[in-house]
Amino acid sequence: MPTPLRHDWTRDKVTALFALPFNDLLFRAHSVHREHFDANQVQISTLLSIKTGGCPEDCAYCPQSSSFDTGVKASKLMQLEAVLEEAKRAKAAGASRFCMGAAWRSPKDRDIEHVAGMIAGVKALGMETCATLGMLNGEQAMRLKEAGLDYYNHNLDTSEGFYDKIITTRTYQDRLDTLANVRDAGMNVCCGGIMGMGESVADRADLLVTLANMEPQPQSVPINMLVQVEGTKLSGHEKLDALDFIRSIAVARIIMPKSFVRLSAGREEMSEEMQAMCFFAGANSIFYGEKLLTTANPQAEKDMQLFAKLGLAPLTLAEEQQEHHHEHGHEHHAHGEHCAHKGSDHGKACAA
Ligand code: SAM
Ligand code: DTB
Ligand code: SF4
Repeated sequence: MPTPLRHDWTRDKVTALFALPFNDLLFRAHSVHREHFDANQVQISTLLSIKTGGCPEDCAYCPQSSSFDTGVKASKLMQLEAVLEEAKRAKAAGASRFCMGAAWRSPKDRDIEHVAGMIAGVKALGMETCATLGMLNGEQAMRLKEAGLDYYNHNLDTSEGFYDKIITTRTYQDRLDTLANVRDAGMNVCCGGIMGMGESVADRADLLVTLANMEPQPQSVPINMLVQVEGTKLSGHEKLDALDFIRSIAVARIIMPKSFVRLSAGREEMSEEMQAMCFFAGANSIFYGEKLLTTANPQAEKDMQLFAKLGLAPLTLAEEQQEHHHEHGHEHHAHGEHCAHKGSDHGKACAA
């Protein structure tokens, strides 16, 4: 019986998942993972900071906030051609999605027009597009959708209860409003958070409950491990135990069975074994390329070696679209079950 997708998760139910013996939790997460996905495929996205630093928000973790002296130089919005050059490089290296990030509280309407040009250009290369530009109103979200934006990333970052320890310049409700605008515009939502900022297990549970109870659940859920950057408020903070981070991935997988769970920031400091456990626990997406926005990510070559060691394959855009189509055509059919229905290249017979 496939695990049902629910929107009535509670803190108690989810903290109980966090408290399971590690092997029970991982076995359950991996089983759920196989109900909906091919466990040997990982979606890969490449990030580019199209406008870096000088941000008026005070996010305690962020090297781009003007509240901190982190050595990150503020720059203007990049030119279209330079962005497309980077997108071509990312595509050639094997990424299927290109994510453009800007250190804005919220974009101005003329910024949206510039970014709309970038979105159209990246799409024309045959890649999926994602942007993360701060808060959006309804019209801005519609404009980005019109330009061809596939995903909008806007994280809740942490639980509502812990939020004011991390950010004071905008509210949790502001974030939820932007997410509603993105959803209403018909874009896919990419929304997750950061682990390791000093939050409790209950906070981690609350964040994941809020995400899982959204209807629909975010299509993409980035789980970041805090990258401690000198000068930010959270630098020098006690590090989160690797096993607790893996638990968070597993719980996200169990309660958001159909979402792509992205093993996001923090991989540069993770061992191969830890990343392998995250993939086993249900992570099936990564940021790929040597830079995140301002901090280091593993070298592309190193990641490809890790994929080869683990027998993982990058999910191609064609495969992703096929699965999406498939999912909608035959709700009863799970991805991991390897079906050969019309043009699917998955093997084994399909009864759909
Ligand atoms: N300015 C926009 C915003 O905040 O919505 C978009 C860019 S912002 C850098 C995107 C996300 O990156 C943040 O919400 C946060 O989750 C993540 N992030 C930023 N700095 C990080 C760090 N040092 N470690 C882990 N994640 C981080
Ligand atoms: C997300 O959840 N993580 C990415 C992306 N969304 C935009 C950003 C990570 C940033 C890490 C710190 C840096 O490189 O500046
Ligand atoms: Fe600005 Fe985004 Fe960094 Fe917050 S996370 S300081 S909004 S760039």
